[in-house]
Amino acid sequence: MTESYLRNLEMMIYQIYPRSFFDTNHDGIGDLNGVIAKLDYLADLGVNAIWLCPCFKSPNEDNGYDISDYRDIMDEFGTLDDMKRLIKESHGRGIKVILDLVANHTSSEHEWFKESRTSRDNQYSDYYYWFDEPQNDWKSAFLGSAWEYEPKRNQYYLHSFAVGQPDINWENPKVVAEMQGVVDFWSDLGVDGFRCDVIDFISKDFAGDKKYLGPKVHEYIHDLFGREKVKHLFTVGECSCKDIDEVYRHCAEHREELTTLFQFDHINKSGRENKFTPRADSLTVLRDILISWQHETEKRDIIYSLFSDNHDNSWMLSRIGNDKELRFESASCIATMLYMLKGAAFIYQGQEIGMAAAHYDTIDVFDDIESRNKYADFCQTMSPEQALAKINFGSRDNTRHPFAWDDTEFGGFSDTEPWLIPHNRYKEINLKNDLSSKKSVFRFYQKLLALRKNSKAVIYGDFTVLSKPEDKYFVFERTLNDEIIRVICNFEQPSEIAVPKGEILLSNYQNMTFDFAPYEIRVIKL
Ligand code: TEU
Ligand code: CA
Repeated sequence: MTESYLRNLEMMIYQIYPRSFFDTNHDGIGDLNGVIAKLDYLADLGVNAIWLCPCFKSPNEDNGYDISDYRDIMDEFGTLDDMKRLIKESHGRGIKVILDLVANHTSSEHEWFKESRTSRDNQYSDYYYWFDEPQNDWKSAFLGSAWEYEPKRNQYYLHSFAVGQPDINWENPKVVAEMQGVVDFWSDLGVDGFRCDVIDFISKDFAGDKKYLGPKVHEYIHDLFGREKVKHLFTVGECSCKDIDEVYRHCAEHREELTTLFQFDHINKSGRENKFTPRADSLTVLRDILISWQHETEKRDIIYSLFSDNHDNSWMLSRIGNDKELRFESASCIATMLYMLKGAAFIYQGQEIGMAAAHYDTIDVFDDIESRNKYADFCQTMSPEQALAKINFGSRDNTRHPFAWDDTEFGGFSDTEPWLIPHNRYKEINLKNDLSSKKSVFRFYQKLLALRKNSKAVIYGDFTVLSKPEDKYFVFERTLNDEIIRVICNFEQPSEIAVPKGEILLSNYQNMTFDFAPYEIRVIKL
């Protein structure tokens, strides 16, 4: 990797779900001015970039992942001038701005689709996938068929996600040019990069029955980001590739496709059979997957993405930690396991205050289209109580509740009823309470991020595992030249773990003994 590419290992990116971050105009919906108002908080935490979930014009059937105008800001979030000011204010604090590019589908409210659906011979008629008959039995990720009939054309269109999210046709060179124009528009406004929504879906293989990772996926991504004008951008793909060779084809520097990508093995396999079915688990699951990907990415000189949470999954802390009696200890343990490793690091809003799973007694308070569709589906084969238990466990709403800044009404997020019910534990878990606690998750994250930032060994160093697969803890070292950092993360049970001589840079227990307490961590400079 070249020097400039290597520097992506220093990225510490805070993912913001703007709708739920902070409301400044009393409508109960987070907005761009809310992000600007909290930039000092983010600088204080120690991040050097923000990733904003989609802010473009949208009818919000899928909370912004259904875009109706890629070059303007959705009404609820503010204006293009607000975004320009957000970019300027962020850059003024040394914080890069990464936007969420949804290049696989638009909203059905987009002008392209509104015209495309009217006839077979208009300027946008081939911007989407239209066929006389459904080409296969593909399903929408949100339930039901992925094919929707349009009487005006007497044809069906493909939607991998909601009916209101028609897939755009990348086989049409005009579509490629349109999306290149979108990337250039925001790059010209100073945006530093993109998180690329379901980017592997932009090439399909109908004959081969492949919904994603089609034959031209690398060509199309290179068309977007391999161009001289935008090669400098930081890009992270939300990808569906499971094997390392496909990851390599996306992320190797010479490929000029993506800087890095989100690999979901550790999310999909920790504490759950599937998204809506829990499984009693241990941190060993997370450890073993992280070890494997650290080795694989290091071997191939590509950048791994370090993340435990996002807006699509329930909190990892609740799935494989202890979010009740040992919430601080397990939150700090998971954070140390992740952010002492090598890669581009991502923190999802709320992680830094130890946010945990929510729980509600009625489906009526859930907003997410996936949750509401899945509840109806579950009720076909189980009782409403059993269906609601699955939704409580797996709903994407878990990580979309308004950020709890304090314990006042609506958690200091807004002075008006928020768009989504406040988290049922926000009176207990909020930033104000956290900062006044001796066990502050925020303060721990601050120290952890500062340690990471100031250690070349942690950012660039080699990774060596010292614990064994059968151990109920994780011990590894990061080394660069004569800097050796030993990281010890104990899991659920007390353990006897050898402690080397050295300076203790970080710990999450006051009184340290030779036995490691549950979830106790120590970072030691040898
Ligand atoms: O998610 C798509 C995705 O692959 C998974 O996150 C999963 O399919 C989804 O959460 C339903 O289970 C991306 C965005 O992150 C998500 O918020 C959008 O709903 C989706 O694409 C469609 O744009
Ligand atoms: Ca608002």
